[in-house]
Amino acid sequence: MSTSYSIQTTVDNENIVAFQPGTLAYDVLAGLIKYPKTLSSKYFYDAKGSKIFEQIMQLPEYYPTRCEAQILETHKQALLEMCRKDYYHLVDLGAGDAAKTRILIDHFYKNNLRFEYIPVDISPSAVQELTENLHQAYPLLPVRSVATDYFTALQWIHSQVPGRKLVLFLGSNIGNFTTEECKQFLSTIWQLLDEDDRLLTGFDLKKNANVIRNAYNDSSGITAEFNRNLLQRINIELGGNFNLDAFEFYASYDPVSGFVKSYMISTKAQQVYIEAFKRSFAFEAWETIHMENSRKFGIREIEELALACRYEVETHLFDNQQYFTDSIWKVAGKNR
Ligand code: AVJ
Repeated sequence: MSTSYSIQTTVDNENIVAFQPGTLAYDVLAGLIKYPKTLSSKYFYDAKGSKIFEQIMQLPEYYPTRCEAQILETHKQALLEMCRKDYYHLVDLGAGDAAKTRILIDHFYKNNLRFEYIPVDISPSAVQELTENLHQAYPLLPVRSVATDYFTALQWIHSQVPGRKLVLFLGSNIGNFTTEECKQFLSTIWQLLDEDDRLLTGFDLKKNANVIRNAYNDSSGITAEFNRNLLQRINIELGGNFNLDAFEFYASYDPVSGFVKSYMISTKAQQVYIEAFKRSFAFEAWETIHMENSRKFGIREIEELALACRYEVETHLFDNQQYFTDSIWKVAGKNR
């Protein structure tokens, strides 16, 4: 998964600037020299972006958060009983402010379940805040927080945290991946878990296409601001001069593939200079930057994914509209 080459860009024939893969600088450069251009949604979540995402979760149009909260509320007792069978390490990938996970934490804690909580998030500020809040609310709960990307975190957990694990991958974060990335990610988790460990993944389901479209084209423009914030982040952290008013947000939904794709579109021909690379990037009028995938799934697609990545599907937990599922898979076939 981690490749060890680096992009080199020649400037003035003599300055060669090299960056490490998986850093903001490397990925921004790699994305902006491509055609069509891309940026990675994993960089949405600086302190400001994490705050904007918390606003998105409050939007009337953005149903996934409420659906998943309802699922966890409805099924928290069943999940408690599942975790009673062992001492569980509850690993929360992309914990954020853990608004939803707290439904489980609260229920488990009040029922005296012995467990450890391990939140993982790429945003150090989010992890920091969460850990403090949890210590306040649940003084006896062991919390070990990890502020890094999923892959590094999982490797750390694999080597440092023996014992039964329930890995939570909530909120349809899996929707950000292409099918290939999805399989790679799920297979990596399979490799880093033990037989009978569990993975609970939130999948946003295919549904009325307009409901989906509206969730990413909210009337208050918060989602546009969320995307625009990455251009702002590049301005701040890499010394860019993106004119934020000269890019507009657009999100499409294809009901066949289930992919919502989000773009920032240059409304005119323009140059964007980025100091970190000591060079400009040319945009044609109406040239796109792909910002994010937010994939929606059919149940059959979910089950095919599980099978392809050697999991056994235990159950799909639904909200009452069947808009969303938290799908519980068991790691299987390790001892074969
Ligand atoms: C956090 C990746 C699940 O794709 O629905 C919300 C992010 N983007 N609105 C999603 C997001 C635009 C969200 N995920």
